[in-house]
Amino acid sequence: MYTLFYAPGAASLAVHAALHEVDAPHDLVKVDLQVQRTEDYLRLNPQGTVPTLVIDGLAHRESAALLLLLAERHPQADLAPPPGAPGRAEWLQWSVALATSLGGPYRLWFYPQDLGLPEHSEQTRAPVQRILEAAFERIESHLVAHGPYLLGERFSTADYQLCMYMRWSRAMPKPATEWPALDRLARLVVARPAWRNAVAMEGLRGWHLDGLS
Ligand SMILES: N[C@@H](CCC(=O)N[C@@H](CS)C(=O)NCC(=O)O)C(=O)O
Repeated sequence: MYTLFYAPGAASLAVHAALHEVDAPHDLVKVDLQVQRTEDYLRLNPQGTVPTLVIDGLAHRESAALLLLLAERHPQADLAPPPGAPGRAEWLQWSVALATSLGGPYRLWFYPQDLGLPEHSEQTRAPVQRILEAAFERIESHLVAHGPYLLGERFSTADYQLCMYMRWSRAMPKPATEWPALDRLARLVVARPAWRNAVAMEGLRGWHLDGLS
């Protein structure tokens, strides 16, 4: 049995979609990002972030790791190439690369306090924007050559991770959907019933349900 601590549209979204994808019974606990650093929640997740996924009474965190874990625990859902199969190394590589090249910079974009700043100025925002856009540019080049998914014809949890990060760019100066191959991948991913279930249950509207713009 799984319990997912989530916030609508946050880093929990890809994990939530994967739970639907593997068809696992799960409880959802909505976390208020403004007041989540309670003693009880910090006991589950010392960083006070979402997602936290409790599996059989044990709490785990980090969205990328949780996606790897779900793919491993539910091989029948075919969310990743099995160990030793072609594509396995690329899947691991993308899962980690997305978490570092997009997940890390997004923290700085959305949480200037991580940089010790009360809020961003143009001077502090611009370099983070450049880092994120450069990461999307690199992924676009890969998809143009090897898409439509990160692993070619094969959908994997890494595509959920990427789609979640793309969604976060929707109000940025250059949304990720402006790169054509990224846009194509996102359209394929958001059409999946599991993604649609997750966004509907989280009460999200717009980008993911009614078209991408
Ligand atoms: N690397 C973590 C990042 C988690 C994270 O930063 N989550 C954000 C929401 S997207 C959060 O909980 N923010 C609230 C806070 O840091 O106070 C992951 O991917 O799980």
